[in-house]
Amino acid sequence: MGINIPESHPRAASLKIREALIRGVEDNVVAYAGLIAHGRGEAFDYLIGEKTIPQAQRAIEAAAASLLNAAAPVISVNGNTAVLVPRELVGLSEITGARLEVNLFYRTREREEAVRKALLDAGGRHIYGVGEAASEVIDELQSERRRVDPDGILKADVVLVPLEDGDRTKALVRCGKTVITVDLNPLSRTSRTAHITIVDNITRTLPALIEKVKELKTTPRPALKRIVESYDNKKNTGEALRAICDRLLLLAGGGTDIP
Ligand code: PTJ
Repeated sequence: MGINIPESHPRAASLKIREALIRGVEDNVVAYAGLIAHGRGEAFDYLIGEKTIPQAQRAIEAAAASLLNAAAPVISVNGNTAVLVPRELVGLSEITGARLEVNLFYRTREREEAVRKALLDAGGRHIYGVGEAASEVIDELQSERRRVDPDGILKADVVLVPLEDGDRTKALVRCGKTVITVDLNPLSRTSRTAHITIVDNITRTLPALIEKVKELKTTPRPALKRIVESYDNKKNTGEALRAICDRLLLLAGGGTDIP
């Protein structure tokens, strides 16, 4: 059941995203818990001011360089991301050569197929990790996210895992993969464990990441490597947290940056 959102509503864009996620639940793409996860994300988005902060831009540059420098990059797709940015996921996959793999925390065969369909409808060609294709497991993990595709995440050297669960981020890092995440919460275990954490909304990050990849596409590999090596995730995530604190102090003191 959808509602009519007037364009004049000051939060029309945000309300439309909520509606899309609710439709995603009805279509079996989004897990019920995906709605809760979105609410948490929205709260942090308010804190950062609903814009891509410079710290996120720095992480986006490191992520773009890392994906371009990878031998076997993979983009892990869950229900929320399949609804929020399906075309951008396909676009990023095409421009970087990264494979798209369905990997669900609340895995059911119906949801795997529904997420695959969302990606195919958005122009994706081969989608990894569905059904029998997810025939391997990542040891050390109990959740359904342990199941991976031998031609996808299992052999990947760089994995983009947006809106990820902390346990699996840790497991992927332990497996020796370079892990890139997008998470509005700089305090989450995923944010603190990944190699590159983009503290931003996935809806803003993916277009910016695609632009950055286009910009760096012809950069020689040694220079890409230097970008990745000079990036310090602990420092950058700490600075994102400080940006939130500074903003809250500004607002608490009566100042504003809200248009
Ligand atoms: O589709 P499934 O079955 O794989 O399940 C997906 C969810 C998201 C339900 C599952 O991975 C989960 O429970 O995730 P968590 O542990 O709630 O973590 C999600 C993180 O993403 C939280 O830290 C949120 O703040 C953050 N988040 C939510 N929406 C966004 C976001 N980060 C960036 N952009 C968003 N739009």
